[in-house]
Amino acid sequence: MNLRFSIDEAVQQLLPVAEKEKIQTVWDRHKDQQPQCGFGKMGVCCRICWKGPCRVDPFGNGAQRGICGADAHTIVARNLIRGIAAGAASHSDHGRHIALTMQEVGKGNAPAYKIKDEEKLKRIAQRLGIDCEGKSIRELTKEVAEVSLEDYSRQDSKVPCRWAELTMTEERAAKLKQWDVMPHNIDATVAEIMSRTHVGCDADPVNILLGGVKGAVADYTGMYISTELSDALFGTPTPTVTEANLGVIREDAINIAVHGHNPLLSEMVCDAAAMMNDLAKQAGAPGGFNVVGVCCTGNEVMVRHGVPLATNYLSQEMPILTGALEAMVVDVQCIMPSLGAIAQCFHTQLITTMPTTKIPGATHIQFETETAIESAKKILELAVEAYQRRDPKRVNIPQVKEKAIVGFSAEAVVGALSQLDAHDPLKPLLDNIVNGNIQGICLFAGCNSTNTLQDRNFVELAKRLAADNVLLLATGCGAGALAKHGLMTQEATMEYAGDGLKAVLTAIGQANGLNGPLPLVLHMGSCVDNTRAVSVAVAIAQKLGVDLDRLPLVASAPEAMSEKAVAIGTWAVALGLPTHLGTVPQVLGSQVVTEVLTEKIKDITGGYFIVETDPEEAAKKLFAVIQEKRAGLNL
Ligand code: NFS
Ligand code: SF4
Repeated sequence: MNLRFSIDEAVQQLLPVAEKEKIQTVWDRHKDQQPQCGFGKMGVCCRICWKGPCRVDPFGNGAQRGICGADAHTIVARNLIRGIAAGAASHSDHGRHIALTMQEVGKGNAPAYKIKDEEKLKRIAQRLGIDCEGKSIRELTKEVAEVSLEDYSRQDSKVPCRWAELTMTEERAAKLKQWDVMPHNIDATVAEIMSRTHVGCDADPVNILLGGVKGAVADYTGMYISTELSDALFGTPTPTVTEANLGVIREDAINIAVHGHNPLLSEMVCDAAAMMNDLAKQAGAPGGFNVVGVCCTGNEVMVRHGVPLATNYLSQEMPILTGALEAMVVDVQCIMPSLGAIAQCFHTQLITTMPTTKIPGATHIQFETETAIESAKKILELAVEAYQRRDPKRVNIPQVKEKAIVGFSAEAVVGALSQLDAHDPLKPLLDNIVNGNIQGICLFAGCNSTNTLQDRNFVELAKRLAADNVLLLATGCGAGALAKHGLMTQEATMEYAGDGLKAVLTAIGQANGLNGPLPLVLHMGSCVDNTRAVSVAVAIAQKLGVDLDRLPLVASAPEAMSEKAVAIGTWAVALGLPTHLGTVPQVLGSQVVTEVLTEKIKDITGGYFIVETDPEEAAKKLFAVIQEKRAGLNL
């Protein structure tokens, strides 16, 4: 078995198919890029103006400054925070799209959508300080959307973004304000990063990095909006049993993969597929339509509706290679441009839907809020058409899949705990942290990267930390990895959890009628849903009367690669979390930047980055941090 690329067995089964058909995959292209540029890897290449590109010799032999005089520290810091700006822009555009849709729902202009979780809408309204008295759901919907949109438009820089200020501990909000890294307006903060990094502006690396921290808190704000408003619109996730990995693609069905990030479209595809199932059967597919997920859109519909997950980021080309995928519908972010060419080697329809994400080789069906369900139906019709062209001889579905219990929103976690203590649901969790049954909590987030063996870091770290009685939460492609490898099952809890953790997960599971423990890793949702973990952490911190940096709580992005991951990692640090990266960030060309990120920022936020590419070592380091935090609380 070829273990050079991925530990995912389904991927390993399909790579020889790609080779035989002479189809290039992400791993072939990775190889073609070797050796990759050392200057770029260290972050010391600057292309910010056309006098460049300039690069600084990190070993001190060649040029030490770019043509304008920028040194390695300025260049590295600028490159880094431009990435944060892109990440923040992506997440907050997603949030804006949801908020604008919600505003239309409130006005009665978006017939395909409605508020599915009215209680959540009311809780959001209360949190935002909106008076609910005597208002209809329609009115509240509009008002919640408009107050949220103010976080994108406010011009008074002294008034913080509400979704940031009101969702963290008071001490944390005060600290971020004190350091002038609390945004007042998400868009303005992204624009500020772009302008301060223009040629000839901010040259002080520490000041630049603080601008990046502010951008990261803006990213957090946009993510929070995305998650919470999506819950009101589409329902708050509750635990559901489903499956993950390519074996969820079915030979007897018309298979449609939803891929990207925004649930606005994928929700419609799920609804339309249920409505139009007969069409698929009439077309000769006894199994009807089978919607499967990829990446974070996949996670969104997985945690809300139990839609099975086909795969995560790095293996997104594989569903097409099964020869049984009729359509891959994509919206925004993390969609490899290679999909266009690969889809053309098969009968698969690649369908783009957003004006800002078109891909050569794809069919574009523009998605509009007003006509959402019509677009979804058109997509299904294209899939039916494609099904007629499926070549049974080329069908090759790896029979690899794992059961996964998913859907642990903060509300679901509290709900499960309330079966142990209805009046004080957090108490059993806290008691078990205090008595050491649970040593601490680790949130797994982020991507896959070709710089690691796909999924390995997640799986290894999770197994080790679970054995050390660390409670595990996961989102994004990390959650995808852990689901594919069977770590979101009760069996995994029995096999890998340390005795203390096992006892707690079993007590909660039993109290909830599960006839066994909770799964080993709790799937909280997509990447934007990292804020769900924050809301649990904030509740714990408030109950203990301490700030977030005092908690035995760590984050890990062991295979990080995207600019969004840079933004998320940075806000995790801003909130006070020691945050592990299992891939090396492109900053090593500057000692100043490296030191600030891994040490000095601790004095400001309490959080910092831990870079460790070896999962075994990383587990040790994270556990040591957890012990340090416990000692700090006298535990
Ligand atoms: Ni997060 Fe999700 Fe996956 Fe990474 Fe991309 S899909 S938003 S960025 S790769 S976890
Ligand atoms: Fe070179 Fe300065 Fe232009 Fe960057 S901004 S490319 S360092 S001259």
